[in-house]
Amino acid sequence: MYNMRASTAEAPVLDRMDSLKPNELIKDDPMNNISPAIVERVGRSLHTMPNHPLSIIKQKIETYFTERSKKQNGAEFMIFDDLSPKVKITANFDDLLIPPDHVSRSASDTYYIDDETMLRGHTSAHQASLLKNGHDSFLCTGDVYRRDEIDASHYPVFHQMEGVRVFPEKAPPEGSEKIQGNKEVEADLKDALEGMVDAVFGPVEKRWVDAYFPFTEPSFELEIYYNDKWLEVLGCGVMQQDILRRAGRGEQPGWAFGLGLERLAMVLFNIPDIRLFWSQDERFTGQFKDGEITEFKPFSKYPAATRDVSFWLDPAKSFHQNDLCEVVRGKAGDLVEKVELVDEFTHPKTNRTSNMFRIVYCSLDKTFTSDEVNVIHDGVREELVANFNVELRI
Ligand code: FA5
Ligand code: MG
Repeated sequence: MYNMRASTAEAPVLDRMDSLKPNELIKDDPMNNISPAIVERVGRSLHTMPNHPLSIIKQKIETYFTERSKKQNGAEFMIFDDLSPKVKITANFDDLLIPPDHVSRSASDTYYIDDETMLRGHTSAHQASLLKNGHDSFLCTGDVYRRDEIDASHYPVFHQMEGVRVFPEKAPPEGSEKIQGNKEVEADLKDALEGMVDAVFGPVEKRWVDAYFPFTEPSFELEIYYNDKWLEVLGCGVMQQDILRRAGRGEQPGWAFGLGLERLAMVLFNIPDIRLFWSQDERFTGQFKDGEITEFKPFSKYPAATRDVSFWLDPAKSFHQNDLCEVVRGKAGDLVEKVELVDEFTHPKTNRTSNMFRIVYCSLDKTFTSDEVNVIHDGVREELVANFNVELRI
C-alpha cells in the first residue's frame, strides 16, 4: 500500500427511509419508550411533500446553497432528504463527542428503540456517516424526535436541516501548528448563513449569539428579530477537528449548522401553531404552492376545553413532565394543545409531592363535545395511575 492515508475510514451504509419498518419501532425492550402516536408520524416526510410549507422552505434553502457554490466555484452541495430516522445511538451522540452523562441522552428526552438504536434527535446524527461516504459539502434534511413539553411551538417530532462544508484546500501544511477554530472557515459560515436568511426572509434584523455545542468550537446561534422578539433559528460552528479526523479528513477544517424548519416556516408563513404542519385538512393543505411564500389564512378555531388533574407522586417511581405529555398525546393525539404544570408542592409532614397539571384540549379540525373530552381525560387519569402509581386528588 503506497500512498494510502492511514485514516481512510470505511464507508458505512446509508440507511434510507424505505428500509425502515415502522411496526418494528415499538418492541419489548427495557430501553424502548416509543409510543404509537410517535410511530404514526414516522414516514410522513412532510419535508418532501409537494406544496407543504416545510418543503417549500427546504427547497428555497437548497437553491440558495446551490447558487452560492456556483458563484464561488465551490463544491456542489449534495442533497439528502430520505435517510432513515432510525440511527445508532453512537451516531446521534458519541460520534459527535457528546459526553456519556449529557442530559439529552436521558430517557425523558430521547426516544430509544433498544440499547443500540434510537430515533434521531437531530440531523447531526448523519454527519459522520456522510463524511465517511466521501461527501464534503452536503445538506441533509429529516424528521427529528425529542420527548418534549407540549405547546404552540413544541412538538415531539419536528424537522431539521443539517449543512456541512469541509475545505480540503484549507488544510494546514504538514507539521504546522494546529489550531481549532479556523477564522476563514468561521467567516464563510457566517456569510453563508446571513445570506441564506436574506434570501429566504428578505432583509431582516439578525444577530449572532455565542453558544456551546460539543461538536463545534467556536459555536454560535443565529437569531432573527420577528414580531417584536428575537427568535433562535439555528445552531452552528466550526467542526471539532476530531470529528473530521475520525472521518478520514485529517486536518481539513469544516463548518456545520443545524436549523429548525418549523421555526422558519412559522415565521415566514405566519403559522401560529406547530400542530398545523401535520394537518390533513384541505383548509390547511390547500393554501400553499411550491415556490411561493404566502401568508397563512386562519380558519375557524374550535372551542378549547380545559381540564385539570392533580395527584400525589409515588416516591418510588420516577416521573417527569414529559412522561405526562406522552400519556396525554397517546390518549388525545393532536387534540391536546397544551400541558402546563400549574402547582407543585411537598407536604411538610408526609414529605409527599403533589403536582397539578392543566391540560388544554382543542381540535384543529373538528368540534368535540364535553362528554368526549371527559372520556379522553378519564383515560389520561387512569393511565397515570397504571403507569406511575400516582394517587389522584382531582
Ligand atoms: C441542534 O440540534 C444541533 N444539532 C444544531 C447544530 C448542528 C449545531 C451543527 C452546530 C452544528 P438545537 O437543539 O439548538 O441544536 O436545535 C437546532 C434548531 O432546531 C434550533 O435552533 C431550532 O430552530 C430547532 N428546534 C430545536 N428544538 C425545537 C423544538 N422543540 N421545536 C421546533 N424547533 C426546534
Ligand atoms: Mg438551541
